[in-house]
Amino acid sequence: MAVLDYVKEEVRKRNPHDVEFIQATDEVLASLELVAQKHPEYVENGIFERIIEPERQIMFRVPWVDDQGKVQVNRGYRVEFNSAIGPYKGGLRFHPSVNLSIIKFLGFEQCFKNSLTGLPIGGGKGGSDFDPKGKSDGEIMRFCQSFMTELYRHIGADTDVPAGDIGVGGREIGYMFGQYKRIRNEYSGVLTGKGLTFGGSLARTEATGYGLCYFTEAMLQDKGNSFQGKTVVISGSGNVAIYAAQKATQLGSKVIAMSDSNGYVVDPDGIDLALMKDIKEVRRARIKEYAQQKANAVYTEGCKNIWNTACDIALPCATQNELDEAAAKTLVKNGVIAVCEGANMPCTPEAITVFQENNILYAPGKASNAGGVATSALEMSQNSLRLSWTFEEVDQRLKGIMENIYRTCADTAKAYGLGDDFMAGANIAGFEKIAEAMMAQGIV
Ligand code: NDP
Ligand code: 2IT
Repeated sequence: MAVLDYVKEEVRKRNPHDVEFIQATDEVLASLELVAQKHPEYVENGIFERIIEPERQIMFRVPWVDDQGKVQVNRGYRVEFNSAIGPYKGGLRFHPSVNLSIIKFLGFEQCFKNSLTGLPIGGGKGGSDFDPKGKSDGEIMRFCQSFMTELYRHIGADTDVPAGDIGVGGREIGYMFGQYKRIRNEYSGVLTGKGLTFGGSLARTEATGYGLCYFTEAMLQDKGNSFQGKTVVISGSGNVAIYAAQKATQLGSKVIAMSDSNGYVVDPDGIDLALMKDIKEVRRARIKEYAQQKANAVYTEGCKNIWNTACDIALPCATQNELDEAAAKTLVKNGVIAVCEGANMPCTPEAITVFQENNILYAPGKASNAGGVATSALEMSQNSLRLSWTFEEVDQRLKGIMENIYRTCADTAKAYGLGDDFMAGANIAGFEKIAEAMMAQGIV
């Protein structure tokens, strides 16, 4: 029997229906088995039982009035997972699929990710089952104001600092910041991903996608390879996907396919990013339009089949469990060399096994997508200093942080005799810093 089986049982007993949360904790606990054997003091001090239980979970009603004058009610969440190494930090997701299991899995992953950045940030996540699609600006504003009218009492620049995630970008952060400032009468760095005129950081918009490519490039170069001349498939066409496509292109590769939740486009000429940004960022329209405007591009309904597109590098940047075992087998059959996660937990456990069995370079999101939250932490630093750094300065720091995370994952995997298992390397290295801090702070 594995040392940590009792912790897995505990997770199931306390969260019987939370499939995503069970999936995320199972993966991490499997990687930590060797750590538990090496450090019996962690078991004796209940580190594992404590690390899988959020410090605080908040759920609240979010009432708002739509453009027809009808009252709407959504549910809001903030899960403050672990504050051993810094204030809770993590995004807010607005999507109809949001439930407590999804917020808990994201909050759990965030703890390890934030630890890997080397910056002083704990882990948390929040959001709502509100669907921003098709809503007017006025509806978005009223929803964000109502959401913050409850959330404000739980957060603060030194307590808990939310940011964006799916369905939450600069527009939503702006409305929430305005409401927080109004209620608290306080101008602080309580949110990150703010606009550049009110405390935002240059390069935060680009950070997750750029960071993903910096990590991927470091990994490829370590293996004597690079983005240069490769074909790349990127799922999603939101914040992470668009800036991953931009950096992958700058690094000499050709991005040939992108998707949204309805379907995907393949453009053998390489995705035209100006057109993609106009459709997705400016007009908030569907990706289908891309193919209507580009003669050589083909649109296919249904987003899952994007992985049938042959490529050298696959960057899943949409959502959890979007790349399953069958998709992984197809990618391998088509000669993929690297799969790096821009989204959180996009590959199913079975897909990850396929990659590892076939010696595909696989990078877990908690390492490869950490550039967004790392740059959020740089935004917090700038807010505290009441200074703003240049784009180049933030971008250089981001690149250094991502290269460092790659090195940490690779070195940790080696130290534990796990070869190129960057997933285990990320889980173990992320855990070790949190565990040491928890040991030093006593049973809290
Ligand atoms: P956006 O809302 O900007 O974009 C999300 C993209 O994914 C859209 O193209 C969306 O399509 C697609 N998508 C969302 N849900 C689904 C679904 N259920 N099935 C298929 N496609 C879907 O979000 P982000 O780009 O910010 O986030 C993408 C991923 O990256 C998430 O997993 C997020 O947690 C993760 N992430 C984000 C960071 C950030 O800084 N923003 C940092 C680290 C990770 P459609 O438009 O049709 O909904
Ligand atoms: O998943 C993530 O790391 C994010 N959505 C970014 C969180 C943040 O606080 O910038």
